[in-house]
Amino acid sequence: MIENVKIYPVFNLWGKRTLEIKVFTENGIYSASVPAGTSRGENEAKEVSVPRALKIFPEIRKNLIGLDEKEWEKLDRLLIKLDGTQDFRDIGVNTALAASVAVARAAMNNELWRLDGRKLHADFPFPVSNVIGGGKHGGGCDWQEFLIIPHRAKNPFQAARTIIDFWTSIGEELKKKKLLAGRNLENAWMGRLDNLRTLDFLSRFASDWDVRIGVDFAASSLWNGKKYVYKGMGKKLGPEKQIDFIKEVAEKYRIYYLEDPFHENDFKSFSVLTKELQDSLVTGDDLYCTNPKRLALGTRSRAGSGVIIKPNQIGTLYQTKQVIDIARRKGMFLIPSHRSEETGDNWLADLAINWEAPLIKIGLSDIPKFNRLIELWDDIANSRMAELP
Ligand code: 2PG
Ligand code: MG
Repeated sequence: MIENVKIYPVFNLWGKRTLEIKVFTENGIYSASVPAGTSRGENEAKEVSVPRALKIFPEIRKNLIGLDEKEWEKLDRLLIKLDGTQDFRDIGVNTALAASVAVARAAMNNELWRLDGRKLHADFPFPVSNVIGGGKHGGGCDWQEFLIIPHRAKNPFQAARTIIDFWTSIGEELKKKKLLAGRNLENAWMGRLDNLRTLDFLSRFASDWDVRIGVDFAASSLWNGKKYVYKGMGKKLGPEKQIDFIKEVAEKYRIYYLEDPFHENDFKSFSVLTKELQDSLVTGDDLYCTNPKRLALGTRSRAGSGVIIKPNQIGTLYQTKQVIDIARRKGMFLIPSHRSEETGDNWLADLAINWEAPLIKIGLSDIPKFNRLIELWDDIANSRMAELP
């Protein structure tokens, strides 16, 4: 039974204010904090300020005390009802999700990876990690993230090792060539090259490593309502030209993972590209915003073959599970993802295993999640790496 619930105003890894929620039961004390995004989709659930969260919290606390934490889904539905809006604008998705994860941890005695209790073995996801950055996260190019996937790693330790070594070496190479401008908020290197030169540099460098490459284009941040504006390359492309351009670079540089190559309402271009690039993973992040209605809509026209799962785009774990169920039914690959402003909490690692996701998007600012995967690999009997699409 939930005996008490507390909220704490704490700081995230970048020194910004955030909140942590703790649930006290007769079995133990369980806490959670949630990250925030910088390049947010317009359809994401809304956060409230920390002072607002502290102000409204007594009402949430009153409702949760005395309930059975094992019924975490029921508690999530209660949070949705308490908020009463479509997008958590009243109590805040930051408050709701922190409470939801803390309660789920209490329900599972911290073993969140077993959340629905039906695990006979655990498939471990391969990390997709941002090594060179740009766009809204900071960096020399318009595209937001240049990613690598250590697709031959035999376990999470090897996967993390490859990513850390790759990131270190490519950083040294950029420095040697006087192309390094610093590190951005995801700890990815900021280079002095435009999109195509970065891609060229990355793919040449990666040819000596066991990695596949990916790009998060975060194309909504380039879209001005009519065209995609490439400041670094001095050009503007209409929707049709953008499809051709993305297809051309994907084929030329053998990009395996493509996230948000089009703006967040262009389901049509996603469908076209998914058909054209059968061997790549075309993934929707801002397109879907982890929203069950948007996902149901997009899967009708097969707008993408993968979907990013960011629980704080939608709200509670109960709602996230609805999205997971739709994605599974429709054969979409799941890619649970961190946010650019993390708190150091590692719950996403457990959930990626629970959801049997083949990939997890975590990066150099996310070492606690790599560590949790390493730890669970050791703890869980019958661990194996997932099958990559
Ligand atoms: C993204 C994410 C994570 P943000 O666009 O995929 O890398 O960024 O958290 O800023 O939305
Ligand atoms: Mg993204």
